[in-house]
Amino acid sequence: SRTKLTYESRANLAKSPVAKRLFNLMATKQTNLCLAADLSEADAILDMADKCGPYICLLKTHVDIVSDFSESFIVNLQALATRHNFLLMEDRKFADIGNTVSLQYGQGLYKIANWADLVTAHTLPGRSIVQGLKAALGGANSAKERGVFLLAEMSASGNLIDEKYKENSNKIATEGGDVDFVAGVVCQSADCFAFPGLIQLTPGVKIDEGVDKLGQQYQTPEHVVKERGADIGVVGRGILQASNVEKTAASYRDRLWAAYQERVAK
Ligand code: 5FU
Repeated sequence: SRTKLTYESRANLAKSPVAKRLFNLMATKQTNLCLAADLSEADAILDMADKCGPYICLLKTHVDIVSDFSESFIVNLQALATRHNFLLMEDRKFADIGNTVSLQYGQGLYKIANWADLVTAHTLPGRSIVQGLKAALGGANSAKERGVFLLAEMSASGNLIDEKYKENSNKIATEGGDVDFVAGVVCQSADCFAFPGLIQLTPGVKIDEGVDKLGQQYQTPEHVVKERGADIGVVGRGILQASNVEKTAASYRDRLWAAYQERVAK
């Protein structure tokens, strides 16, 4: 199964150039930690990115929660991504018709396609969502340098996704002419997809398992990697609210990476 293969070997199987790049980055930097930088001030995000940068392969944003969003915020964030060698993912969770997502991706205040290596999208509208996102690219932002992660499951308790939806999401991710744009799947379990060239991104990771007050469900780094098939574990508040951010990021990195090493060694 894909979970037994190393990230290096999976890089060779990836159809998406960004997935290839990310698998190789994870292998060389030895990290499968993604920081969810869910803070509402630009400087706070940049500070967090600088502190956690050495330990992460990916920094995930929700730009629409940044109160003082500006172009210079993006320039600074990209500089940190280059300095510390991590990719940027805007967790936009696009969910509309192709024409609308194309505009939401390329236009507006945030011009996401100009700076985010990766974005996320729901599969609810069907495969036209992938076509719509690709349609926003051109010129400097080619489909070769950009990719999407499709949601096949969510960590929220009581979410409406069922087995059929999950299976059909896998089909959108692995069949058809636009699969070179699909870098991975956001999900909670190893049976979401089988193709080893895709990356499984799993949010809802915390050293203390449990729930928050608004339906978020947490599992440990070891559990998501070894039992649930996660290739990258997403940690937000587990790091953001720690008293020592660097130490905590390093500890999440160490635990997620050790779990991956045990997984491929068996
Ligand atoms: F697709 C998903 C999902 O199913 N659950 C999530 O929690 C995405 N997320 C994101 O991961 C969510 O939007 C947050 O940005 C992050 C989790 O943050 P936490 O602070 O670790 O709970």
